[in-house]
Amino acid sequence: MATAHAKFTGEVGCCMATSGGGAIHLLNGLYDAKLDHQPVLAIVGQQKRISLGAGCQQEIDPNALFKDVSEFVQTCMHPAQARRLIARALKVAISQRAVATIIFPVDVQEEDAQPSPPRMHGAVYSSIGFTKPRVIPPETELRKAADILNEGTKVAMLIGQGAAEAADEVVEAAELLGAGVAKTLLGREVLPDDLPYVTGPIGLLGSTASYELMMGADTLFMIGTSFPYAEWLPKEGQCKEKIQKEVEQWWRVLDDRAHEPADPVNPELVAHELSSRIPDRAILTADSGSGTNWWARHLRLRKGMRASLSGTLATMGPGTPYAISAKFSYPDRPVIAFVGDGAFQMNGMAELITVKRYWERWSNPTLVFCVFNNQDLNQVTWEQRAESGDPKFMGSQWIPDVPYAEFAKLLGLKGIKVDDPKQLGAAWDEALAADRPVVLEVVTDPEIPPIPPHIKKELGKKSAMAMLKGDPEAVGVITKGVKQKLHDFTESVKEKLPGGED
Ligand SMILES: Cc1ncc(C[n+]2csc(CCOP(=O)(O)OP(=O)(O)O)c2C)c(N)n1
Ligand SMILES: [Mg+2]
Repeated sequence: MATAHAKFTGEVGCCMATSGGGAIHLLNGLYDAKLDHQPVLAIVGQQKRISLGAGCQQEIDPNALFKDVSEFVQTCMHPAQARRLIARALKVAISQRAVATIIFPVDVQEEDAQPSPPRMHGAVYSSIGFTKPRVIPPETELRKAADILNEGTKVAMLIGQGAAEAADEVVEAAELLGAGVAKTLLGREVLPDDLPYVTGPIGLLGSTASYELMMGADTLFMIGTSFPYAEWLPKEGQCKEKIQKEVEQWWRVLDDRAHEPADPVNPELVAHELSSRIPDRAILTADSGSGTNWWARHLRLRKGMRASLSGTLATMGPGTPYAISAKFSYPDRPVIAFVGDGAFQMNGMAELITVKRYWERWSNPTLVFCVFNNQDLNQVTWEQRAESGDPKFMGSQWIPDVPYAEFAKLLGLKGIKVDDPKQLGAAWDEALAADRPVVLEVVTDPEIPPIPPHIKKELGKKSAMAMLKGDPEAVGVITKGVKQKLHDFTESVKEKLPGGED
């Protein structure tokens, strides 16, 4: 939640835990902050100074444990040290966009506070506040970059979270350059999806339009992103006119794919039905799983909406705590989370108890946890098929069917369960109009492949191998997979037929 707070508000996120196991629990969230460069301050406890080294119960070495995740980690050994430690930790967190950790032994916690250190040799005072520096590149570097962009005839832009404060400038540059703009997952909220040259997500979770943009460009302009996957970046030339067509075509492909029948509900339809219903100013969060694909591709963000997830760590289960954090930061805004059933079982269901505790404080009641009940750790099932040629191994991939909507009701929240695609639209309407937080549980088909936009030959071959090796879902996967991929081809063939789309 602290990481999400930093992402949604731009402030320092703060989390606190006791010593031992409590402190260890913070690590996953802190690594999420580290990898996505968010300022977070962690405060953890430790056994008393007088007992350290005695192998005391719950004594761990938090300095060593938090060293890797933190840019700054110190134990407060004396109350007079606290003021400077807090000031320094916050400065490091803000200026380096990083995690800072302070450890407080129990017997320090018990002492009286010392607002000022003693005025003596060896005592160090802290300065007041922190002002973010304004970093301006040298004129010569700007000129060089402008020359390269002006020389390009087919410019592709790729924006990440670092472009967040420059949305208007990105739009102006794209229009001046006639460029298409692809977005990383964390850059998803920087520009709305209804601009005709925004090609949407890129990479394994991306769109065909982004793929075509990159493959056709002669110049790449990356803004605020460290997107690391070279295979999705450009080789050579393409122009904007073509890109707008690709964008339109991609939205039609998504529409077709979402309406492909499935057993019982096509997970793409869940996202598709929400897309046209997303309330203004909504905040959207997602787990790391197959639902992330549909979240990235199908939801058409409009201006004023926010969206975030665990971008670089891609840790399981952030959708629920991110949504709760968004609600604390913006209690007047509707919040919707895409949640995997595996992740919900792991940490999301317990977090609903947090929702039960606080939801009545929020002025806007709309908080929807959309759980994709596919009884599968589906994203990994597909990765194992496509990357290693391994059939689905039920021993590790299958997870039990749990009544998520009923669980919500037990807590006094609303629960809606959908197992028929015809109910989906009405279910979304009901969830978005509810007077309290909702778990919208949809029984989705694990055999719908989160096929990347331009399926790489190698991935295709490996998936086929997995099927031949006796995948328990082979028949369904093959029929549905072929149909889904077919939409890409039919849409591009339709474009090429005389008379357009009929
Ligand atoms: C903490 C953590 N454990 C494991 C993984 C690997 N992993 C990524 S997605 C995934 C499966 C997610 O399953 P679920 O939440 O049910 O979503 P689905 O893919 O089925 O939609 C796993 C195991 C991870 N990223 N993070
Ligand atoms: Mg699942």
